[in-house]
Amino acid sequence: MGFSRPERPLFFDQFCSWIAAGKYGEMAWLGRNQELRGNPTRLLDGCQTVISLAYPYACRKPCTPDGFTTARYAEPDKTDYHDRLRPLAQELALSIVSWCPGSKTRVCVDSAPILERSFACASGMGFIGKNNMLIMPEYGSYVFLVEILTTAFLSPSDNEPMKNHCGSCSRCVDACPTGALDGPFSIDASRCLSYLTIEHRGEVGNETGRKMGDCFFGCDACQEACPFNEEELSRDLCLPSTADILRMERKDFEEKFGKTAFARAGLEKLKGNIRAVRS
Ligand code: B12
Ligand code: SF4
Ligand code: SF4
Repeated sequence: MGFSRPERPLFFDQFCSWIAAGKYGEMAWLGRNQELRGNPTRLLDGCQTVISLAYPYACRKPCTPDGFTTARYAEPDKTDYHDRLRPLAQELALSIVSWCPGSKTRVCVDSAPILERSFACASGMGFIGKNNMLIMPEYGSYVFLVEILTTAFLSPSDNEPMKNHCGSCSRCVDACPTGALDGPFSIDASRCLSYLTIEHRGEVGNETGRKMGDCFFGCDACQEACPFNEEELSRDLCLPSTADILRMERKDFEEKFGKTAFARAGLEKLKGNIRAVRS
């Protein structure tokens, strides 16, 4: 957990240049509400503190019996993290209101126009690596970020932004299979496998499929390469085989994965990813 003030976010100019350079693929919504992104008090009137929270996800890679995998954050045997973390943060927000009667709060879990990594970095919780991830030096980057905005003035003991710790390392840039990390701290989202296998509406082609290795949903390559993440060799056999997923009807998918992170992509997209990765 870390605290920062609701000021113009660190790296806001870089964010604006990134939008101007059109590196967001089809995620045009990222370019909207620029004024809100630049000023979190517009998200909660009278906001005085941004509380950043990091919540860890499993380091073991979800795996099918036939040897295919997904990104770790997907945790396909659990409810989607947005739906799981919001009630937890809301509970905490209620405690803040009981400590500071009359205060107002707003919880953001990937849901509001706020630069989550920037505020986490400003709070001193971690630094932004060349792979764009918020990295906590003692823990690594396999964490979700959540914010509680509050009108209460919570005084942090140590809220200096954390310095970057990458040094001369560039393992993540070298490991990116598509060149989406087109330089340190710079990502062309339209080439990122996470974007192509989840957000992008079109089918993933065979050429991209070959770059996906064995992973058919999301991508962890730039985090696996990072020395701040512990190497996790064991896999979590929590998925049905890719053949079983390819045979699934909408009803089976809804039953098994309807509340998980896979729901964002949907069954047809998932099947297309699997066809590409098996090609
Ligand atoms: C859009 C989005 C994506 C897009 C674009 C990715 C991107 N890097 O922008 C896609 C679909 C590709 C994606 C992929 C992933 N995402 Co995503 N994504 C988001 C979302 C909704 C917005 C991010 C955004 O504004 N991007 C625009 C860029 C420019 O901003 P930024 O990512 O904050 O990057 C900052 C740095 O680049 C920095 N910066 C720029 N120049 C410089 C220069 C220097 C010197 C420094 C130090 C910093 C710096 O300033 C930027 C502005 O804050 C956030 C949630 C949120 N509201 O923040 C989640 C979020 C960033 N994603 C998350 C995750 C987990 C992922 C994946 C790991 C999922 C996966 N395994 O497949 C991958 C990782 C890909 C990667 N290397 O970034 C987590 C990250 C947690 C963490 N530890 O950092 C977030 C915070 C969601 C959450 N609430 O937990 N994502
Ligand atoms: S998530 Fe994968 S494709 Fe995207 S930047 Fe990282 S390594 Fe490259
Ligand atoms: S792999 Fe190296 S350069 Fe990339 S984020 Fe990790 S420490 Fe930084």
